[in-house]
Amino acid sequence: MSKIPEIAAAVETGKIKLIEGLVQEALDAGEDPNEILDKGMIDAMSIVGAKFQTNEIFVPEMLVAARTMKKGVEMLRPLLTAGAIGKHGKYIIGTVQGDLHDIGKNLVALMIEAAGFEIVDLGVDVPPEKFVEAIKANPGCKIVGASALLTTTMEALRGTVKAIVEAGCRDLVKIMIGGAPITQEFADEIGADAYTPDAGSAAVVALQLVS
Ligand code: B1M
Repeated sequence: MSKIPEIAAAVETGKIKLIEGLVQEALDAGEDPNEILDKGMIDAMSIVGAKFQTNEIFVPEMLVAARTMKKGVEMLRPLLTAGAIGKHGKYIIGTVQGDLHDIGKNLVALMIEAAGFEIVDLGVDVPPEKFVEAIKANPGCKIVGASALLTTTMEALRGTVKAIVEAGCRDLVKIMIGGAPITQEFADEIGADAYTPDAGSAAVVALQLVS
């Protein structure tokens, strides 16, 4: 019987001590790492968000669920990125200033790495000028990805694009953005090159942008 429902329950309820064992059992049983990620972890995290919204759980529970998922994703990382050699060059990525959410950004980084890019991960709460510094420090890097999960930090995406333009770096890189509150309309409005709703499509679009 599939271990994925148990993995989902462990993420949802933040059973951090169980997650590695469950993921290992699923892998040993031949379950698909992508399926474990999508159905066992990403879907579970959506439930966590919905429960937070309806005050069934609070920030500490949300945090422990996030830590549980991170631990599980780390186990899948080598399987999802096998064979990737950075042949498409570097990809700078970060979560924008004021925003501490990094699970989605890390998944995008993982999929982009698996598609053959070398990731330069700036982390979370990244000020616009740090994106600019990273572009200057990584000549030849063709794409910058920025993530925002809060409606209040969407404006930091606009600030990031503006800083890249003002630093004279706009022609050097394509800019991709994403995160739950982001839309294609917003991407067009702030002058980003691409918006994608999830990590899988981010990897596809990144490849299109460099081809
Ligand atoms: Co926060 N949080 N959180 N949180 N949190 C949300 C985002 C929220 C929607 C929950 C809710 O109310 N239902 C809500 C935002 C409301 C809003 O702005 N409209 C919210 C809030 C309010 C907050 C705080 C303000 C809570 C508080 O303190 N009162 C606070 C803010 C802190 C801050 O950032 N300054 C806060 C804190 C936290 C924790 C620290 C506890 C924790 C984050 C831990 C961590 O990331 N290390 C947390 C979590 C876990 C969540 C939820 C539950 C899950 C986020 C997540 O990891 N999702 C979230 C609710 C939800 O999203 N349903 C919520 C799973 C992940 C795989 O999806 O990140 O959407 P996601 O990424 C996807 C896509 O969006 C896309 O691809 C990813 C993978 O497919 N994508 C990109 C993301 N980046 C991309 C970039 C791209 C392309 C695609 O190109 C570059």
